[in-house]
Amino acid sequence: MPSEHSAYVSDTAPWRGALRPARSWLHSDAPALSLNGDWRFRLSPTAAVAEDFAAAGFDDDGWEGIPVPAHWVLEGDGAWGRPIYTNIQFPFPIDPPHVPDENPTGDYRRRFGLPDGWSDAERVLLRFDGVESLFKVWVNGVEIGSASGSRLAHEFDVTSAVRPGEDNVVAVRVHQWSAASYLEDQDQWWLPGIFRDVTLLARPAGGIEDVWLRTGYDDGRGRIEAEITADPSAFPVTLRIPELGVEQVWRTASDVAPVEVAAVRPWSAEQPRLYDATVSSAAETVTLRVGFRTVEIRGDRFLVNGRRVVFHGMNRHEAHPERGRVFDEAHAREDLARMKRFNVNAIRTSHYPPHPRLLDLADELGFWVVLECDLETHGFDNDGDWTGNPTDDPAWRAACLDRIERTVERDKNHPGVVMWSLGNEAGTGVNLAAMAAWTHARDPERPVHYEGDYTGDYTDVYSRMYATVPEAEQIGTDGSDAPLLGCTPAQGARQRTKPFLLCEYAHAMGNGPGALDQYEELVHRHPRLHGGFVWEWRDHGILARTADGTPYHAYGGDFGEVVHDGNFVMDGMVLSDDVPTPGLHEFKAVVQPIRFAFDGDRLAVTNLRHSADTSDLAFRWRVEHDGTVVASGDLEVAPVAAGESARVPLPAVPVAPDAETWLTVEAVLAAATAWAPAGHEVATAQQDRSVRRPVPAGRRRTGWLPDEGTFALGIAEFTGGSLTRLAGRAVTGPRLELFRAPTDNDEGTSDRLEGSDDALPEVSSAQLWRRDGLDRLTTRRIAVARTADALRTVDRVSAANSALSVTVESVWSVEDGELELRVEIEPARGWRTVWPRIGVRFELPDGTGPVDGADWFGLGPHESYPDSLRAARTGRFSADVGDLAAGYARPQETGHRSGLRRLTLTSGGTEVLHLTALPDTRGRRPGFTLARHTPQQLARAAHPHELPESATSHLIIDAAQHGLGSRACGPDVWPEFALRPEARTLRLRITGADPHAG
Ligand code: IPT
Repeated sequence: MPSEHSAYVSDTAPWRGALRPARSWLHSDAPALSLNGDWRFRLSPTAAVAEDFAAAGFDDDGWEGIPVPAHWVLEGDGAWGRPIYTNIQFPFPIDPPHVPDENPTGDYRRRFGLPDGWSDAERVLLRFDGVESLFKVWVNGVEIGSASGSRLAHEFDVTSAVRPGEDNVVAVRVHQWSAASYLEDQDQWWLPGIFRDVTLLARPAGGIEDVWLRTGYDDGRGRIEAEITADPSAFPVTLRIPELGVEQVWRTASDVAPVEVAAVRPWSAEQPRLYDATVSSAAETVTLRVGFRTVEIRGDRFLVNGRRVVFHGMNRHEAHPERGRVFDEAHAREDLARMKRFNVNAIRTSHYPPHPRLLDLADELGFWVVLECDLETHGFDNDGDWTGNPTDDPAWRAACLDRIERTVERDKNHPGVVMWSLGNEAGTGVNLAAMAAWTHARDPERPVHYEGDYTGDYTDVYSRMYATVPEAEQIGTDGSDAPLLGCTPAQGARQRTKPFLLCEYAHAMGNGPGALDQYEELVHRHPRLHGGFVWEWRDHGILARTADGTPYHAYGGDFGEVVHDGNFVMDGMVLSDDVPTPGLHEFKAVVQPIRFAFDGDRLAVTNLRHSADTSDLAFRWRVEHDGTVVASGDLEVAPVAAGESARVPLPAVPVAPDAETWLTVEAVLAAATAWAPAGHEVATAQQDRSVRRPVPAGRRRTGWLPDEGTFALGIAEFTGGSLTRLAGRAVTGPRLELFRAPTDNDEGTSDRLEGSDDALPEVSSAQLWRRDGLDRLTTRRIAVARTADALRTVDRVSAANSALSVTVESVWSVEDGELELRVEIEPARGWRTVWPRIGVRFELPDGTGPVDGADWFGLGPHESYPDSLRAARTGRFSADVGDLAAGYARPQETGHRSGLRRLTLTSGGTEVLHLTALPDTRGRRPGFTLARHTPQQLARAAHPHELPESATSHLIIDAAQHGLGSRACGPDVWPEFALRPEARTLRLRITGADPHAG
């Protein structure tokens, strides 16, 4: 039973007591005292603990120390509980507005001195920028109030409770669970505590309570409409923008009139021009950075400064591997700079307002921001039922309105914020409509977004998550009457009158997503489609250690949670340790703002930016013969305006008679920016200028005789028809490999691709592969035969309890001293599912030294798959075996390099073997994977540290790989990139290390 004083944990009212109205988070010269730092802390298992600790004289000597800001579950080495990860599920019974008696409750205390001179302050405020989930505050034993709204700011008036001098005590009680938890069911870790700054503010008499500088931009002219909230005694108030010569004095609040500025540069995500401004009264000066821009919806277009915006965005959570949602400004700045380097131009602050400084950074570096309110009630979505959903229940109206009000008020000054979002996955209901109405009234300029308003009853843009490519295309197509999710035809028609965006798409869990280019292509064909936001930017792994001290990034279940959602929290474009995934490289290439088209001896350069021309870029070209640069230079490209194309002459390209000739063009930053050095590649393209060369014909052999003995063919040695050594080094294989360690998308059961017969609801591709035994193939040798210079084996490959089989014929031959292996892979009839891969595997035991590196000519440098090939370019690359694999949080398929021509395996930098891959008769080239673990070993490990010690390198040459898709939460692999069982030929020429090689 909660005690009388703890009954408020199940109160839907958002706050009680001396809470001040929401206002902007301002940079002011009024005195402020940070209360961050060491606090005293005690954790209790329930909320029903006596409040005696709040008394000024309470003895907290027996308590421990905790830093503020922090989450208590990430401090104290587990003594204070552990993080819990759930996606949709509530980690407590669904019994709104009640929460269990088991309700971890953290009591915090600290002393502070009231600085000299603060006694003159008209008011003293105590501000909390983020406390999860409900907290109550006392100063010097006086109860001040309580509040919820974890990622929102709360300011309490503590004027009458503070006293001059050193002897002040603030006590805060924080409950992990409260009624508010039902509104905060975001897909993330539950991380209680005071996790953002705590600040004491002296508010001067005649100070500026709040200011809102609403800006507009039209054709070189700027406009500022100011709203000043201050006591009449604060006036006159002066707005100054020195750089623009603005000095505007307002005598009274009603005197505050719009300011027109004759010549300004606009703010955009591409050219984030900011002007330093101050707003001052005699008592206080507030500093802002003003950006001029006008947001507007015209018909089905979303425009800023009159030009259509295309969001190449990311959903950004606050996530740090050691600090959780505690803001680390240096880390966040570097993360945003990384976004810029990867051509990201927009952020949706999923699913709550970030630390307020993040928005300063976004204004400065340049991002279109969809600022989302802290609201999600997803756990009420029992198969779309939403019974008891707070967003449609009058008991929660005040809480919902309080949340949007705190969201909009806090961040309203930011030019980067171009849309407000009511929240995420909260069903639909009257409280959401009320939130939209409040926002429209308060800020008529910026549109209101909320995906759950399928029918468009109260929002200004049409938004969906994880729509398939065909669905998105239908939404963008004029005259289409294809039904829209949850809409009657009339509602669908209404939605088609609005700008459309994908607030989430391309679920980036594990290896993937595929098909980014298909989504991108739509945006350029259908102007109603305004792009979207990848789910999501970062993995939320929490740095943990195994019993023996091995560090790893933990996900759901790693902290012994009763209810959890596993590694669904590891779905970012950046790994927990800040390393960009191959998927992010793909994104960068797909959305590059400059596009190139080769046209004979000319190059068309198209600028797809919002408004910036190309004068910040330099253009270069280079020619490579089999990956070696033979010529390079600069391209003269006069500035191309946004939306325009220019054609420039290309240099004469020296074409090699006996090597591949590739022409590469690049747009790079001409000068350093705040986020990248000069020379940073923004966009690139390649053209194949090779002369056609015939594929060497297959080698014919006759006169086969059975032979099971031991013998050699050039550098290859065999026993019983099986390879034992190559160039003196132990090697076995080829062995048919149809399995890949299932990716998170292979394990996915989302069923969102119409027309794909594999997308059986609730059955993943990986389940089908395991059912068919692709991970446990066995071999029966049918025949071994040889001639003087060739060896042939025929194997029947199949799995236990399965009649399905594949016949593999391998022919080794030597001609002019050169060894060739030809493998014919022939599926018998009856295979029904897609296959993960069609390849052969070689084992290379470490012996005298491990095969630990690869040099190759083919596609690189990153891994690539059939539906994720845009970041791959043709060239020569090299990598250590460890760097060939991406460090996905859960081991899975990784490392496949497509389009292989030549591969050199190395050991400690010394060449070991050379392989030349011949294309098949249709010109298709294989890919390769070099790894220290087999697909089967990878598939058995839940974390990287669970992989066994390895004494072998594994080389897989794949004739083909299945695509990636994004079925972990979204569409399956597009049929064109799905690998159906089919006959394939592999041809490899193999030579030993060149004795003359350095
Ligand atoms: C969608 C959520 O909005 C997002 O927070 C995240 O959970 C994502 O899924 C999956 O990682 S909701 C889903 C039911 C489409």
